[in-house]
Amino acid sequence: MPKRPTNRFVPRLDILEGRECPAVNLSISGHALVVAGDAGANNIAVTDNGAGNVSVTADGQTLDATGIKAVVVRAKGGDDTLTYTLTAPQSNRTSLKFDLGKGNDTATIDLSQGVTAGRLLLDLKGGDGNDVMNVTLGSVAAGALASVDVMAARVTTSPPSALKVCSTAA
Ligand SMILES: [Ca+2]
Repeated sequence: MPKRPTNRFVPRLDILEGRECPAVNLSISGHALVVAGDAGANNIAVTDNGAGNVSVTADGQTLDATGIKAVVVRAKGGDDTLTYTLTAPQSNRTSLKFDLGKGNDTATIDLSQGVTAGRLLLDLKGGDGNDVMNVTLGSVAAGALASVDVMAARVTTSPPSALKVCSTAA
């Protein structure tokens, strides 16, 4: 009786390295536009016309919204990139809460259009990692309010997080 071949193919599963694409979740909650990142390196760009019209483009998704009074970004882990651009002077109340989470994040916040009425509150947290945060401020009209609160949180890498705040001439 012939010997059965021993060179049999044995299927087997290999565990692959994580290679998921970064993806954000864009949603609207009341008057707030919420951008939730994931553990990957999210690339988030927000434009705001200062009157409640806000557009977000992030990881290939886009959301345009009106009547927005708050923009909330939670980028979570990964080396995230956030740009926020005020394309016209802020003319009503808005609250910007940006938390970049872990990772070596980059934030570029352009408020150079300034605030003509109402108030603009910016709360920017870099989270752990070596973050670079650039905030450009504009003029604030009499009777209007701008509040900028930037925190690098714990610095776990060297060189430490960099923060640059520029103010254009009023
Ligand atoms: Ca992320």
